[in-house]
Amino acid sequence: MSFDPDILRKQFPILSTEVNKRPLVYLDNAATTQKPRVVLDRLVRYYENENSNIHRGAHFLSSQATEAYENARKTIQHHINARYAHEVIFTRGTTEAINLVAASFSQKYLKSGDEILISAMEHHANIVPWQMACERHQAKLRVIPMREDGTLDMDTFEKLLNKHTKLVALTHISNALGTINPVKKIIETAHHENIPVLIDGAQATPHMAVDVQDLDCDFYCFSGHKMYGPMGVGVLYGKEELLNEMPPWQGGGEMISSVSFTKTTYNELPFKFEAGTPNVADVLGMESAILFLSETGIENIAAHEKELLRYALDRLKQVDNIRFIGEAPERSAVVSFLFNDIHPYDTGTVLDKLGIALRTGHHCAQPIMTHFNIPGTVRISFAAYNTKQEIDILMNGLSTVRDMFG
Ligand code: C6P
Repeated sequence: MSFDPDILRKQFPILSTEVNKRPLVYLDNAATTQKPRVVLDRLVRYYENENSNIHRGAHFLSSQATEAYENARKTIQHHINARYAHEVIFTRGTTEAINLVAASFSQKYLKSGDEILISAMEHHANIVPWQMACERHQAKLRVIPMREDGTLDMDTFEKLLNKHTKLVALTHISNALGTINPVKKIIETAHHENIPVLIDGAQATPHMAVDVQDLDCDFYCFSGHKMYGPMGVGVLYGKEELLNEMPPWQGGGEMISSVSFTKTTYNELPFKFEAGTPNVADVLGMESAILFLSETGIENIAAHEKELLRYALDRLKQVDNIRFIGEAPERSAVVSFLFNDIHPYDTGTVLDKLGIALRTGHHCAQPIMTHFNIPGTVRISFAAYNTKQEIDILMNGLSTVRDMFG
């Protein structure tokens, strides 16, 4: 099927919105993507016809909702090629998935003097939970350094691995720089030393096919809302043998096998890690988003976004006084830059008046900004429905910004 972003856009009602009497130009997709009609319809259909608590009721609606929820787990299992459906744990998003591992894995495996290795380009969601775990267990957080082009220093990475390293936790794609990290190689190297690896896939799953068995990662985390699905839902993939060894994180209904005041026994996977009533509607919405991705073709999306990235970089390079932050050879659909010494916030505010939505600031990755000694960046990030015309509108917008501040 041929790929046409102009046709695809028609599936996204919000894209015909006007902002300040101008057509919305939405270039903030790394923060969250917009949702296609199939996802919106799925949410409405669930609440209009299927709403019920799951795994509990003996009635028709409950069994129907339970079946739909467990089928969604299988859809996601196949999408990421997990070995078993019970290796897919539903969470609120990437942040919660990482917090789950940081709490539970650390409780089991992290001791005083141990080390957790992260990288210099992590989102706060893959820094702070590890800092908290290290503090709790008197362990040490170590950091793989970054080079000036926004790639990881792989030689130092290898040197940092040692007998105290208990886990490597690393982003697949940097949200602030767009760098695609060589995660397969990193996993292979860490496994050589018997060290498990967690991958933060929040920025990867919208843009590329992810095969967790091929990567051989031990944990992989992502959010539904960054891949055309609803907010408030995401996934922790974990290898069965590790998840089985790890203690439950939150306690409550669903995650138990039996409860008495003297002893509680825990449910099997995946329920051990899904305490309380789950977010059924949004899980089903995320499943629809995955079907949307498969139907559109992730390879079509990747090719289109690559072309958008090339076009945007070509045009931006012609502008005087642009400083790009992050110029890795392998990069995703993100461009971070500083413009004419104008504060990123001022650039963002003027562009907003012109109907252009993008993100400015530290992008929840303050250590990256500290590394480059900057207050923040202007960040544009693409999705399947963006067009070259929108990049042209952005370029005109930047001319207006320069006229005002330059
Ligand atoms: N980055 C951005 O604008 P949640 O909020 O749990 O869905 O995702 C957190 C997260 C974790 N890792 C990476 C690499 C991310 O990019 C994000 C979210 C958004 O860049 C919002 S701060």
